[in-house]
Amino acid sequence: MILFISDLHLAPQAPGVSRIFLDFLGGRARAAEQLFILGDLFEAWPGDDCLDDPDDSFAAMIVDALHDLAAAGVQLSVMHGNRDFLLGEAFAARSGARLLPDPCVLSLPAWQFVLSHGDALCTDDHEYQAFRARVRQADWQSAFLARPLAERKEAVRALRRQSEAAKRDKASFVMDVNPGATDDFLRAYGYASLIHGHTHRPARHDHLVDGIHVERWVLSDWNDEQGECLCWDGETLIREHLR
Ligand SMILES: [Mn+2]
Repeated sequence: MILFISDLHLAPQAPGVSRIFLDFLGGRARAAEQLFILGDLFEAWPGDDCLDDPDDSFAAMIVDALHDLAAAGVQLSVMHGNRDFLLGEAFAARSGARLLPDPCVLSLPAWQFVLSHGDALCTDDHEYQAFRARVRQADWQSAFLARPLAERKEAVRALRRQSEAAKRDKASFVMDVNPGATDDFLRAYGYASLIHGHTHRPARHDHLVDGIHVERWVLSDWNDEQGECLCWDGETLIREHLR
């Protein structure tokens, strides 16, 4: 079986969700062949060197737990989210995960999926898309990562505050995927079933694209009380509640 999760937004300030995730890694996830984490595993990621931060062992504790799962034989794949888009090769090496491109096609014997974080489809949020285009450039990232870790942590916090403030002024539809962009995406990926997160609006949507029925599964975000994974058992997708 294959498990999909996203939008855990792990942070030291929210120990409940970390506890649910660590229980999941040590329990439910062990029965899977593969675990896909489709973005925003972490609330913030200032750079892989945070794993060696002597003042903050939180990231290292989570990544070591991921490594234990990978060492137990579960294939682990991680996609960038809009919060943790700086997860890099050192993270991958230490966790045992492979970093996935966004989007990523997953061809299984019985079904074809395309996986994405989902933020790229929120095309009505022009301000965010401009930010995304800037920070996904290699030049921007190498310049940012060249700054001292403490400075980057503060910059990430400031960005969060700005983004939270901007969100309050944004209409609800701006924070969701754009229907036209989504149809174009589903067409471009051969009408494969789309699994994504990001919007924190868990649902199963039925799209009719060029007369073809296409499913879009939106993963749930996690919080201090509960989490959720989507399980592919070889035939169907089933949501599983975690607490
Ligand atoms: Mn997101």
